[in-house]
Amino acid sequence: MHRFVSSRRTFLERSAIAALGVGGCTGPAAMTDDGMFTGLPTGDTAGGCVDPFAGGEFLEVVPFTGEPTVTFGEVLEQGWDARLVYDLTRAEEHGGVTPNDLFYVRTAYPDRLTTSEADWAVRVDGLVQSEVTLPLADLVEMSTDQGLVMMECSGNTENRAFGLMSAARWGGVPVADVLDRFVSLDPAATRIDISGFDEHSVPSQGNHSTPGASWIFTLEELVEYGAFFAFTMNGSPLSRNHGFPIRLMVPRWWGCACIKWVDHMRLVDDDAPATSQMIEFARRTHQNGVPELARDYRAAAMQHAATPVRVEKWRVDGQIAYRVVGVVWGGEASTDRLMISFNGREAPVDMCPPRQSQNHWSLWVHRYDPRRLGEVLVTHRVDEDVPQVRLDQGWYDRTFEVDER
Ligand SMILES: Nc1nc2c(c(=O)[nH]1)N[C@H]1C(S)=C(S)[C@@H](COP(=O)(O)O)O[C@H]1N2
Ligand SMILES: [Mo]
Repeated sequence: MHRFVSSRRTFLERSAIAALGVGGCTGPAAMTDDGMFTGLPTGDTAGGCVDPFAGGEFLEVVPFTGEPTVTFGEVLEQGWDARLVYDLTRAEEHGGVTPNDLFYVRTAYPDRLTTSEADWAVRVDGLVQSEVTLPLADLVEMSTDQGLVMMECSGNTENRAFGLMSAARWGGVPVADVLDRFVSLDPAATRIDISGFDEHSVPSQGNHSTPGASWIFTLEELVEYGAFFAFTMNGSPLSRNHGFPIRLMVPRWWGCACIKWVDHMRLVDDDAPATSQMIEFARRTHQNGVPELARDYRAAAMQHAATPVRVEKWRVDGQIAYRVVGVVWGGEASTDRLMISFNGREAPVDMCPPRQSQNHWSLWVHRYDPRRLGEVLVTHRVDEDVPQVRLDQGWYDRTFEVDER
């Protein structure tokens, strides 16, 4: 009891943001609204949103051009190289929540992992007053709804149709609550290294992926972003490939920080060197070079991003129109100002219903009436004052062919 009280004070004292209170539109409590996507335009004015395709006739899906053919929905390759790609053209059909068996996979359940669920525990050591080993059951007992959170692999490109991203409703426990309840920090502890099992018998081809899965966070980051240990996705236990029996989720950060098969937490100080995982992903998380120390890494948070995921050809009132469905995600500031441009001709996207949470993505629909036939380049930007490094780089640009108008 004494340890509980004193460790809580220690953790909260250290966490300036916690002292101000967590909450606002990015906190988990704001995201428990199941009706998020029910207002997507389907009728005349579904959910108060005007459907520019009302009464029209769907003709066909128009493929994106210049992108490799991708196999969706099955795990290809093995170990660290294992990938399952989500078919984003189905995001609208899925209501913005990816079915568990279609949720993207990056790295399969390690074949060298033999610890049973009953024996699973998370060791806590480093700068602590006493080392503890937390049985999985004690953490699962604290599990509550953590809301809808999307995740994107930092290596998500057109090579996999941008399908290394998915979204689910997660159940779990905030890392801060676990520390608060079970761990007495040494006064020198400022950061935490969270790591997971990462041994596979088959090496990554071309050493594309380096062994070791761990990321170092400041205690403030854990609170600010609402990092949590997840045990369930969409109401079911995590699948083996998604980190069963316990994974880390860091809302708004790239997937590389969302460690799977978590078995160890180590409290460290500001001189801790970067982990091999942080080094491996430094470029992909847009760090300033490849810093040696963890403290020189920026939060690996996703800035504002958007991409079209599906283009359909329709006939509306005798006219050919293209129905462009897309997603918008990432970013810290809530902004509904998303611009779409077709070969440089720009228009605002009608974000209706408005985006509900920075932790989740939002789907939108845009009507495009082409002026001429031929290839169309689709690009996006949000408000100028909002960081959007990948939109600036054209990372999510896509093209399709207008063959009828
Ligand atoms: N132990 C472990 N955790 C890991 C990884 C890994 O290779 N090993 N890959 C990371 C990366 S790069 C991503 S994008 C996410 C993918 O999670 P998912 O497979 O559940 O989609 O897991 C992260 N956690
Ligand atoms: Mo990733």
